[in-house]
Amino acid sequence: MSILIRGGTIVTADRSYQADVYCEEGIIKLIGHHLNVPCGCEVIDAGDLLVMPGGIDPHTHMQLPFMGTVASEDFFSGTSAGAAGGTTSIIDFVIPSVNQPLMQAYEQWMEWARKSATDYSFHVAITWWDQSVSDDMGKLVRDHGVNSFKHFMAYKNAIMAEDETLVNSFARCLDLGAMPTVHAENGDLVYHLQKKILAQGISGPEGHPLSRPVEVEGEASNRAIRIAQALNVPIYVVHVSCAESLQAITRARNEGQRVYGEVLAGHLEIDDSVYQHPDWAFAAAHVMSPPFRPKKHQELLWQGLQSGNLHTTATDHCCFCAPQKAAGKDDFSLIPNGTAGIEDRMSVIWDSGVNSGRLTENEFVAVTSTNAAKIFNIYPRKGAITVGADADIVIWDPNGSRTISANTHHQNIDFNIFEGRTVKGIAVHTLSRGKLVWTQGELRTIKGAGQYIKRPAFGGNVQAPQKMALQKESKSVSRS
Ligand code: URQ
Ligand code: ZN
Ligand code: ZN
Repeated sequence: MSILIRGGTIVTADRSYQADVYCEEGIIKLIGHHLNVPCGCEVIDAGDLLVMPGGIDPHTHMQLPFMGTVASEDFFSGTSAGAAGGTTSIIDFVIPSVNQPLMQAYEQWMEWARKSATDYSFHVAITWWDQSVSDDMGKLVRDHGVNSFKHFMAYKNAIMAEDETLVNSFARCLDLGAMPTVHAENGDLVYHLQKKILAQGISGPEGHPLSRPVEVEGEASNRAIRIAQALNVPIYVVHVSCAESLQAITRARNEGQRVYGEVLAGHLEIDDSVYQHPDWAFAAAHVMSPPFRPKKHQELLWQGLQSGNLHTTATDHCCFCAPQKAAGKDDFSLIPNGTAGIEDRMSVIWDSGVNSGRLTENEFVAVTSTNAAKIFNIYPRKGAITVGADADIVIWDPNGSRTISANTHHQNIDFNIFEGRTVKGIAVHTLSRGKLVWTQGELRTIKGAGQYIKRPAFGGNVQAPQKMALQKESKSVSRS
């Protein structure tokens, strides 16, 4: 299968320039002018269009079992919806139940993900701790291409990691050359505030943001960052939603600490007025954690991206339809947490970021693709337009527009948090490893065509235990 993308403008995180791109067997083979390509290869005329690295969404939860139900989007429908919006890779999450062996959970999620239409990878959550967890982390890094481990500091009595687990796991990440990541909310505070607000008789979705004020996130972000600093390990903070969390990251980075921040398209664009909506289902559809914040936080988050203190954009795509959300009809703390976004992230970030002048087109590529590839160690295989890279490419029309709606989106959910918004900047063609998966409004995804992406450790001591023992012996010999 070979394809020539002709006449476009290549836009990478570094620069923009006119050149043709030839892809063969899923890889970018040639970039330049007047390319000598086999006759009969498929040709896409990209005149007036931009040729960019396919989007990488580093935060999704396809078909996640959570809060007594299962997210309605599965790996095939979710990666297909991503392709329709220009996203060609996801990093999803293996979330073991407490006391469930990590390897068992990993095998389960790998089975679920086999149906993916585009490429996928996994962060693995650390929801409990003993030696077997530490051992399995080693196996996952050494043998399965996992280089990031997630810690939910929220969701008490479920998947919440206490400080002791954070300390043990972060230290193990350093040993292994893996990146610890955190959902930074103080789960004990949330639990206390939920009970307090319910006792006051507030049971509707308006109670959700009241139980998770910005202090809850700011404290947890700072605590996780300080633990990482004390252990000398990098850290990646997911879905930074407020100034307090961004300030913790900015302070640490200004002191030279290696901290990365992720922001969701939703948190950049939507404020907490949604929770005051008179329609219960509308307000409940926006229940996710951290919650949407007061208006002032959105501009501060955009400044975080512009200043380089936030590095990636994601969606936390975790879909629950109205009947599922209704589980919390009489108690907001029982509303399954999550919203969608994988299909609209790229257009929303382009429309609010590039069209507004906040971001250049090159910075757009950085925050929607390249930075995630670099942080999670799959660059330049992913997140690049360069010879040898996977041919994950989005051909972008900066002048094209579409109106976002649950009535037309490809996401398997009955609601869209960007409903009715007209965005300028859309994916016209999307290629996943050189195959067209989206073209001029038509999905061409194939169930199971996606491949698992292994992500190498970051220069850690990832060696088989016996080898490390040998090294210790040899050191003792040499020392004598
Ligand atoms: O917390 C998360 O990231 C998962 C459980 C999705 N739900 C959410 O509200 N963000
Ligand atoms: Zn989270
Ligand atoms: Zn999440």
